Amino acid sequence: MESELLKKVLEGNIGVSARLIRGIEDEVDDALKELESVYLHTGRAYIVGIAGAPGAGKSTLLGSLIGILRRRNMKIGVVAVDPTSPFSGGALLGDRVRMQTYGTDKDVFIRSLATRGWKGGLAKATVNTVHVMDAMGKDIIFVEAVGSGQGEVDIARLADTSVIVLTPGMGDEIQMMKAGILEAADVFVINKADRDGVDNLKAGLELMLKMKTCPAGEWQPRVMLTEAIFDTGIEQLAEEILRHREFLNSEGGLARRRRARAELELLWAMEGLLMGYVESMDKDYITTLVDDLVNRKTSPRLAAASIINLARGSG
Ligand SMILES: Nc1nc2c(ncn2[C@@H]2O[C@H](COP(=O)(O)OP(=O)(O)OP(=O)(O)O)[C@@H](O)[C@H]2O)c(=O)[nH]1
Ligand SMILES: [Mg+2]
Repeated sequence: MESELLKKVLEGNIGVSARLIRGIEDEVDDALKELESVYLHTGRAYIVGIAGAPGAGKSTLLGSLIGILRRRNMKIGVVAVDPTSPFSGGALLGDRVRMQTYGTDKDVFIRSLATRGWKGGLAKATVNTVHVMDAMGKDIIFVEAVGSGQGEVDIARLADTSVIVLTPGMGDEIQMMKAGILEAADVFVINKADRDGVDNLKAGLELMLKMKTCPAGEWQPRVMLTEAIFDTGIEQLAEEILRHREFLNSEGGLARRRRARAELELLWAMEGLLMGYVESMDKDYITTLVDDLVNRKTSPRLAAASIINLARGSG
């Protein structure tokens, strides 16, 4: 039977959905339990990751992208992942101001997630928030993530289409390449194209993309130029994202990506359940196991196996 809460979420109720997301973020048991039934109503929304260095213009871009997609009557969700790093202090407030145009549009739902306090990892909180928005009936859900390293790769694994935003003259391009971004992105954006250095960056990026072996029939990422503050190039960016969606749909890539994501979530859930079990265990038992390890009476693997055996018994 559907719970009252689930019914409200499926109707797209903003207050109830926002509370559920907060519960998930705080890892409240009840919220995580509700999520189990919410999940069964997901899989319809299209997920787009927008990643890039702090200040690259991700939120500004999103602001104009949302405008274009709203004109096509698409319902939009945005998860802004705030790493609460010292480099992007105030990002949250800024994002709110930039996206406030949509404050009265009930079909645009924007949440910010803070990394603080989430033991299970930000990626998990993000994916669970996406599930809630999906169940709410959003057509496209954007995940905005700041990062200049592994972070984008994680987000890319969660997204159907992964967009990386670069800017000229920031010197972070090469770092991004090193971090495997070239492999992870489906669409490259050079934002702030009103600034010097665009041509160099574009040429460099396109060269690297060309050198990457790309078998026939595979998606060839393109480099898009935008000036988010002037709304320039945004139509083309929206088209490119939708073109990638078409591509994935037509050659089976979407099903493959989603299957990989389901598998990842299964692993996360197992990890979460097991860690939850360990936390609920008698602390003395763990202390004894650690003593035994220190005294070389057992090995880490054997000790872990004994915990798993106990968990199995309790299941
Ligand atoms: N010159 C120029 N400035 C831009 C452009 N797009 C965004 N900006 C400015 O760049 C700054 C950062 O923009 P945001 O949209 O907050 O960037 P962000 O990537 O979301 O930033 P964080 O969320 O803090 O990582 C703002 O002052 C924008 O006005 C552009 O195309 N050209
Ligand atoms: Mg932002």
